[in-house]
Amino acid sequence: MASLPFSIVIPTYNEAGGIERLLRAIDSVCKEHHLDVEMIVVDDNSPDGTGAIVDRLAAELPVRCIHRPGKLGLSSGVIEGWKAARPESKALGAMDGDFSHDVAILPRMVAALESGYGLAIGSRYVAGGGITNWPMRRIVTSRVACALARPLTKIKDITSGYFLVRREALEHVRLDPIGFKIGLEVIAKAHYGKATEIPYVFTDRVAGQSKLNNREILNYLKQLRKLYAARLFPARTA
Ligand SMILES: Nc1nc2c(ncn2[C@@H]2O[C@H](COP(=O)(O)OP(=O)(O)O)[C@@H](O)[C@H]2O)c(=O)[nH]1
Ligand SMILES: [Mg+2]
Repeated sequence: MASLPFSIVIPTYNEAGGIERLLRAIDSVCKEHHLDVEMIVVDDNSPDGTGAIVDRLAAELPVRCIHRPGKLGLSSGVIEGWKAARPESKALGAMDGDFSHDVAILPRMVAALESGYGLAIGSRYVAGGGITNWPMRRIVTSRVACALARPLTKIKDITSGYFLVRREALEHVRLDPIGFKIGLEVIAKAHYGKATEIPYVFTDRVAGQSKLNNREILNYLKQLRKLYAARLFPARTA
């Protein structure tokens, strides 16, 4: 049986140092496991030329690049990529462009959707998952970010940016493009039924720099405030 076609969106801003290696790694895992993938890079006119690298690779890999005029944010990039996904994709996903997310679990994520889960999340916080070489400050920030969202869901890696969701789960769902945490929007709002967390070990980037700054942390708090308001006062926020 042919595997479930999916589109995975990779938002990028200055990822020239690692994007080619990542796209080739996704391609080779998908070929090895006969996965039907479309990769969509949404690049915000990265000054380091990330977009041009992806355009060149489009001639040989199942990837295309959506070019936006300037830095418009991670979540809005993922949402824009999903809107452009080919019609045959039955699932949509997101992954960072810095190789922090382990491509080796993609076959398990696809298999989970094929077996009836609506959402498959790459997870650092279930047995078998973990984090290597992240500074303590980042580990604490991530744990606090997850703890703040804990009442919204049973999912452990609430702030994961690595997931696949069934396309129909997003129909008629209004996702807020604010900030960094598109996964949390999906977890809190999409109609995915059963979700599963698939462990992987997060590895910090070896090329380029993190774009998580204080403004994004503030955006996360605003996002949480909106999600809690929608839970507590659904009529007012509908
Ligand atoms: N298109 C786009 N991508 C972004 C933006 N901000 C971050 N990214 C990408 O989102 C992914 C995660 O960002 P990163 O800096 O690695 O965050 P961290 O892992 O939390 O430190 C990377 O692929 C970034 O290049 C943005 O404003 N626009
Ligand atoms: Mg990163």
